[in-house]
Amino acid sequence: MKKVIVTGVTGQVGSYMVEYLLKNTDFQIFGAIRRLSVPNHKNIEHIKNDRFKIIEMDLSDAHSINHCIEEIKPDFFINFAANSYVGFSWKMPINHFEVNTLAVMHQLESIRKHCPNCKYYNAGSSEEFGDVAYTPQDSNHPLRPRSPYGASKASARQIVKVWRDSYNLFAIQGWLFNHESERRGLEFVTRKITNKVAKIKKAIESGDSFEPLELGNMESKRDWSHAEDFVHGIWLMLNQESPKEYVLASGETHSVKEFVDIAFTEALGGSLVWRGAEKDTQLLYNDTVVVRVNPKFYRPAEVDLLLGDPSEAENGLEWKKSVDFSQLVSRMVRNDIEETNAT
Ligand code: NDP
Ligand code: GDR
Repeated sequence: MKKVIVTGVTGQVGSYMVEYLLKNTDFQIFGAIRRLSVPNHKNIEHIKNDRFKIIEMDLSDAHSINHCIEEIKPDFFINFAANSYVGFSWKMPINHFEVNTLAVMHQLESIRKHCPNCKYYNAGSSEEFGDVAYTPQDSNHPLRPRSPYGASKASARQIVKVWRDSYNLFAIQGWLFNHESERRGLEFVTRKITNKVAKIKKAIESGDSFEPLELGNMESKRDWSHAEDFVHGIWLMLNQESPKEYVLASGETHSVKEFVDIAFTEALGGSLVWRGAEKDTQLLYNDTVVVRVNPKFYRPAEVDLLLGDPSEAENGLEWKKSVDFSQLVSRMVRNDIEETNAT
């Protein structure tokens, strides 16, 4: 039986990848987690299958990486574990490089020594493009990161390339533009919006008071997809004959403000009015402020616009997204309304 190690399975994308592999392969899947004082297995606790086994691997510990790879000798290694919150990366830049960059080198060194035929994928990011030179961004776009997070992923990309070229490894780092879901962490802007609008809706319906949603830069634009679409694209990338890296993206860009607009309209219906601009932007529902800006959520440096070009992946991998922007917002809002009403 072939063996796959997936790191970051307690997170958003890793949990979808485990489900995808259980459904589409007969492989043994090893889901790597790190020890936490209070375990957070919500995204994987529903997965009960003999082909899914939890292993312990902390990416800040080279020994634990090497130990797992030496013992399992996987056929595939899919690295989703990372410090993934861009806004936090200015506060802990060194840890971002340890986990997002150095750990990649430890993984590749260990694969080279113990299982050189293993196919390796590391999650690349549109944040590597950063201060974009042209739009839409494709796989030829230069690396111009704007955050310690973006720099950590861009550096990991160079490591993956050097190990691929030097040791003839199948090692790739396909670029992923933003992908969201009902399992998205609560601090990311999409889930922050859908989670809060559900709470505001419940408060309005119960006649309770509530605090408005506070956001940072609502003008920034992102290319948002559903995470489930991306795990399929990543698996196609890993199953090529030779290692080629692709961009996965929806090919649409929308502002944070547009996301807010659709989410609040979906949850609350009409009677919504925008007022002000930039740091004075507000959204009112029946004359009550439901969204406002708090400058503390602005970043030291922003990526203003991201728009990916998925055509290479569509042609080379025959990959296509299945969920569009409004369906994505709608699914997330409906899920959070259900979860909020259940509590
Ligand atoms: P999440 O933040 O949801 O998940 C990150 C995972 O990494 C969690 O399981 C977390 O574990 C784990 N992790 C963090 N630090 C360590 C560590 N030191 N040792 C072991 N595990 C660790 O991210 P996503 O699922 O959204 O993203 C997956 C990958 O894709 C990341 O590499 C991210 O940078 C990249 N990416 C994501 C995009 C997106 O829009 N979602 C776009 C582009 C790239 P724990 O639960 O214990 O915290
Ligand atoms: P991003 O995602 O930085 O694109 O990184 P995030 O959802 O954090 O921010 C998207 C945009 O929204 C703006 N924004 C806010 N963001 C947050 N989190 N909170 C706010 O209150 C807020 N207000 C406005 C941000 O400034 C930004 O412009 C995600 C992560 O998944 C990375 O791991 C991944 O690599 C990239 O996507 C592609």
